[in-house]
Amino acid sequence: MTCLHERHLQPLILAGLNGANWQLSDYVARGGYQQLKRILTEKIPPEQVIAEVKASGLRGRGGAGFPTGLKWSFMPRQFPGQKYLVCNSDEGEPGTFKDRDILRYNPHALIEGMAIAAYAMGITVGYNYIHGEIWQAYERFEQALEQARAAGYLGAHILGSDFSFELHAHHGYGAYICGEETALLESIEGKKGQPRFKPPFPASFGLFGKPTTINNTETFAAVPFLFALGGQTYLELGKPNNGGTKIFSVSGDVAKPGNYEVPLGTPFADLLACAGGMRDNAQLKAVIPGGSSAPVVPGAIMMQTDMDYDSIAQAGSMLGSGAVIVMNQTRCMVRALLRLAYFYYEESCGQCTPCREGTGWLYRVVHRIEHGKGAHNDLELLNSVAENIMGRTICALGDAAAMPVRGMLKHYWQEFEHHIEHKRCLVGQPVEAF
Ligand code: L3W
Ligand code: SF4
Repeated sequence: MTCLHERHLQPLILAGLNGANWQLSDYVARGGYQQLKRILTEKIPPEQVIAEVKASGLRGRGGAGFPTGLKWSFMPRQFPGQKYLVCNSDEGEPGTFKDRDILRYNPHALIEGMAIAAYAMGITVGYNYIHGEIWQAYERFEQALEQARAAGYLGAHILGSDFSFELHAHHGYGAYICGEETALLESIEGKKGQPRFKPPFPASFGLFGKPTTINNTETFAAVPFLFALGGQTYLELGKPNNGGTKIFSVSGDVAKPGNYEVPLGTPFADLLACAGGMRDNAQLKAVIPGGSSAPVVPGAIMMQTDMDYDSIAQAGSMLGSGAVIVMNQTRCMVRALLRLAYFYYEESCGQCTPCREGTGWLYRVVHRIEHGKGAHNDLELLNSVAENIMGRTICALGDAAAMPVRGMLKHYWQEFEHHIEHKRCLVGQPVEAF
């Protein structure tokens, strides 16, 4: 689970985890809850806590990479009613499997991070929304909550201070769209999980219409470690504008798929080495570097790219949630795109026309190309449908469906043309069954 490659520092969130040492006593033995205790006993002003998070350069680990300290500073200090803190553990992006490991193996890091965040923003109630298909992680997190409450790290007057914070787990039902922050809020409120228009952002109109701060599981779990190191030191683990470490879920044609936590800015080639290199020493063809929403990048470019937000953007893709899908030379790009297109078609909530209709068009056109029934203008049609979705929808799912199409056509046009011309695959794969 941890990266042992000698050129890398030890990981933070995943350090020393063996699957069995998730309990409160294990976490405390590793120095856990010391940062919450220090902040409360030294009565560090909330503004100073937020300043430290800003100094660390921590950016949202759920996909958008929004600066965490800045987001925390949006929370109104003197709001007269209830304010909420929400953790987005609705991990559903194809290729992403990091948050469930935090919930299962280091749940107290998340609880401590959320308690520090709540203190910094003057929030007394929080929810952790956990994806519907990871029941074990939900149960584990519930157990950890009970332990934390019993030990006085949650509840009224935490560790004898005048700070109180109650945290609840909320189980989702597996819809990908509930990972979109406003759909998630609707779902907690007991409504159908559909995204709201933004603005207003949750910072001003969030859960039950109240100011709400939402961060991803990994973002909160990083907080105790950035306080243990100090914001500046945490920042310097990574690169300017790309502070700290990041967990990458590496899957596909690698020898050792898994979660690897490395400093942001680690060369992709080193991350690949952490994952044991290519399985069976196959040749690297392409990488989707940030989950299924991120455009594909040819392997040769990735081998020259560092794993941080800015470098991956320069390579024409995005770091997203850190899901790195590695494909070898035998992988058919038409088939890969068909799977992605089907996913977004299935998961569109149907609220806006360009996404509801456009994802269906993308899926059907790629399906007929894969099945040897493609027409000569289908590639232009795909590009045009993708272009007409981009920027015209309520939430990011529309863009997420369109971007992989544009990336695949940009880099592998010839492979798609071959399917249309010869009614078979350029790399010799049989037709996808579904
Ligand atoms: C107040 C403003 N708050 C922005 C907040 C906003 C949100 C955060 C980022 O999409 C991406 C998407 C997926 N005042 C604000 C403000 N905020 N301006 O900042 O906002 P935004 O709009 O940039 O992104 P988003 O809507 O949160 C998320 C990509 O992530 N993605 C998805 C991964 C999916 C999972 C999963 O399965 N759980 O992780 C992967 O790459 O495509 O681009 O909090 O409120 N002026
Ligand atoms: Fe729903 Fe798609 Fe519109 Fe998002 S973009 S609100 S998923 S229809």
